[in-house]
Amino acid sequence: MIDRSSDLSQPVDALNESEQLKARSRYLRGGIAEGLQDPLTGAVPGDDPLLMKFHGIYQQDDRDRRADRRRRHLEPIYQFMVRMRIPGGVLDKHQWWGIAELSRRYAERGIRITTRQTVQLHGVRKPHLRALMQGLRDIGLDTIAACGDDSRGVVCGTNPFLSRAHHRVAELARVTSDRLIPKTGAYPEIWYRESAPATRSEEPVYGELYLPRKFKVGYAIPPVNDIDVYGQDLGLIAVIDNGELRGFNVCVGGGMGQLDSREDSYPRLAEEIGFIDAEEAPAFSETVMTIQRDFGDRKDRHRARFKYTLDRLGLDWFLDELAHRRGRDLEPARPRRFEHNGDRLGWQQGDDGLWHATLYIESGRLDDALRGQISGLLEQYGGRLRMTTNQNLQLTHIETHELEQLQWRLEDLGLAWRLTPDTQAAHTLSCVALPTCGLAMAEAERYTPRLLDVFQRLKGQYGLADVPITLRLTGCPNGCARPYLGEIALTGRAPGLYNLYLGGSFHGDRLARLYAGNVNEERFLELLAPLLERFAEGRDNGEHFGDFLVRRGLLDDTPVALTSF
Ligand code: SRM
Ligand code: SF4
Repeated sequence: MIDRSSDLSQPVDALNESEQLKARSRYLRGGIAEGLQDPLTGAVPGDDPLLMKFHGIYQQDDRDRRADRRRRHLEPIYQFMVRMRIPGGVLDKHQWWGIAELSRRYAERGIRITTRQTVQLHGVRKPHLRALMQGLRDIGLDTIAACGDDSRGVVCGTNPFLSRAHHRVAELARVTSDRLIPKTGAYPEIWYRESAPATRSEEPVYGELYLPRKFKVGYAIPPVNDIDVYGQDLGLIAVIDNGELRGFNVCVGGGMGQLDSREDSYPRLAEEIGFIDAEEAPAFSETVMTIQRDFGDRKDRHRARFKYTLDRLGLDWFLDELAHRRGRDLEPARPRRFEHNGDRLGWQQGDDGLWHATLYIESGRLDDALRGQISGLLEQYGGRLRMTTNQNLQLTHIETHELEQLQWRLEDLGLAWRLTPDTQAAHTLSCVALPTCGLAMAEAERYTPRLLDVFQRLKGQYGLADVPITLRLTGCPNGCARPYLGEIALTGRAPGLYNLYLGGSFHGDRLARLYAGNVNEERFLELLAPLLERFAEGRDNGEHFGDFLVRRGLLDDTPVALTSF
């Protein structure tokens, strides 16, 4: 018999440590303000780093220098990662210039575009945090709930400036983000020194325990599944008919994260459960989120994501609960078709005649030089800038008469190749990993150039250099580059060793499966070579690698050698 009672009916001390911390925190205040003042350490003491995540800030240390510091009996080089909340990823040029200046002044590793189309700044030191947060406020940005047990940045796929319907979807994503944002006065109080009393009504939706775990909402616009909609806790797939937005197919329960140490953890594809009218989307998102708020596991944090709530209580139970809260059943899902889950790089023209250029950015990292070049381009051309969920950058709103000149300028600056990069690079995603990510077990972003080089050479041997294959690389199994939705994925196990996953679909609607454990680069190439050879010889016209492996049964009984560390 399934226990369907809510953990919220239990006393807080029966819940896990994180729940108790939230309950004690006075709506995310904790001792953060005091910890920022302590000049004796670069860290924020006690449990406050956990609370700071809700404010979009991660305490980290420079892992490249960790051992050396330990040997010298010195404190680690504490530094902070600050993640902005930018629903839909759109910035105006002033905001970009503002971020560029703040990153130059306070951050050590340039600008990092993330797989949820926002910006992270790494290497910020404690004494600079407040100034940075106030600088962001001055350009109309914040970091609230960019991390933590709350609704994370709402993503919206495909350039919103392509048509009226695209624009409407992006607008709904923004409204959803605003609606789901935590309301605590702790944020302005700590970062802007604007005091607000702590009251019980501070969080009318979340309450003092917030959510059991992060909750991710994303809007996709077919035929492009750039956001990997089946990896979201709640995915909304736009149904556009004759240029009009009719509503959304909704899918629930996607997620990537898993732990090597927990066999009962797994990535999961979201299931498509029905259709809703367009206008309902923000309220619908809140309804789904509050079901997870009320029924998510608050005792076992590793089973607290919405995907596990659904598997524990059952989809039928969820649909009943949803119908009860909405007052009606869902309409049946409408037909939809995805073609791929990457970005369309290069030039695209919107219905209004304006042009948009999507530039490839390897692993989303902009160093000082590239940051300066983009800032310069924005001064001369384009109205806005947009980040994609594949870590790329769009310059938007280019007039037709500016096109030729901008193309020359991109060539002058050595940036034109970014419009038409190498096929494999354009289909590769990698997470941050070392040296900043505290959970990384292997390299990802820093290993990407070499991996691309060797893999591209291997593909070339079989005449496949121009065949797109989605490749995802992460430094651990948590899945920040959505590896289990790639056709090929490597997830870090230890320095230089990865688990190899194969067979995800090019559309992002089938999970890859574990093919081999603990492979190094040599073994990776050895394992891929015969598969690529068979693919080159036997693929149907236009067939993708993942589909081929599945169709030919090449993943059916693969020996999996896993060693635990
Ligand atoms: Fe992530 C944790 C980076 C997208 C699943 N993720 C982390 C942390 C904060 C490490 C930590 O907890 O100490 C990483 C910070 C590294 C650093 O130094 O910057 C981190 N995640 C990222 C980013 C920057 C990867 C990137 O290279 O772009 C992405 C930031 C997104 C954003 O702007 O909000 C990022 N993370 C994702 C995604 C992809 C997505 O959402 O589309 C996933 C998989 C989807 C999902 O949530 O299931 C993802 N991150 C995780 C998990 C596993 C969660 C789970 O359910 O088990 C963790 C670990 C955790 O939460 O305990 C994690
Ligand atoms: Fe860090 Fe792992 Fe996420 Fe990569 S996948 S950023 S290593 S938590």
